[in-house]
Amino acid sequence: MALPVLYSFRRCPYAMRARMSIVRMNFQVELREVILRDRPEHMMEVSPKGTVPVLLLEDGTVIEESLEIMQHVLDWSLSEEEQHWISRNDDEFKYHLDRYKYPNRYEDVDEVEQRTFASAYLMDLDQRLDTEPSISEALSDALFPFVRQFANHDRDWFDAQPWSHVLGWLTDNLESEAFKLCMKKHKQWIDGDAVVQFPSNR
Ligand SMILES: N[C@@H](CCC(=O)N[C@@H](CS)C(=O)NCC(=O)O)C(=O)O
Repeated sequence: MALPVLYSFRRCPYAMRARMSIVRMNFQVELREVILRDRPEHMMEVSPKGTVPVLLLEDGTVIEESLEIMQHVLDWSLSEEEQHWISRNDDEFKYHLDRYKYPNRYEDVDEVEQRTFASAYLMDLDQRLDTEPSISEALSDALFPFVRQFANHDRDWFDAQPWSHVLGWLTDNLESEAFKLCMKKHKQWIDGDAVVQFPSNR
C-alpha cells in the first residue's frame, strides 16, 4: 500500500471533517469515494461497522471514527473546551439536526420543534464566537460541516436568525480554499480503479 487509504463520502459531515484535517496537513491519502448503499467489500472487511470515514494506515491500523482520524492527522489532543463543543455537536445538535431534516424517519417528531432544540446549540455557539472570536482551526473544522447541513435545509430561515457570528464563521469556512479542495468531486471508487490522490490541487 503506497498511501494511507481514506474511505469517504463527499456529502457526509463526518467525512468532511476528516478530509478538512487531511487538507490542512496536506496528509496525502488514496481517496476512495463510497456510495453508502453500495459499500466496497474491502471497506467492510477492514471496518465492518460500515460507516464513513475510515482511514486505513500503511501499517494496517484502521481508524473508523472521524474525530480520531482528525486527531491522528493533526496530532491533536482536545482541550476541555474543544471536547465540550464537540460533544454538544455530535450528541445534542446532530440528534436534532437529523430529526429536523428527516422528520418522517422518526416517530412523533415535529420538525419545527427539532429546529428550535438545535438552535439552542447555535445560539450558544454564537455567544461563544461573540465573547471569544478566536476558535482553533481543528475545532472549527470538526463543527462547521454539521452547521452547514443544518443551514442548507432552509437557508432563508437560517440567514434570518440572530446568530451573526455563526453566520460569519460559517461563511468564512464555506468560502475557504481548504473547503473547496475538501469538496472536490470524485466518482465512486471501484476496486481496480487508478489511485485518486487526495488532497490534490489539480
Ligand atoms: N461516529 C462516526 C459516524 C459516521 C457516520 O455515521 N457516517 C455516516 C455517513 S454521514 C454513515 O456512514 N452512515 C452509514 C449508513 O448510513 O449506513 C464518525 O464520527 O465517523
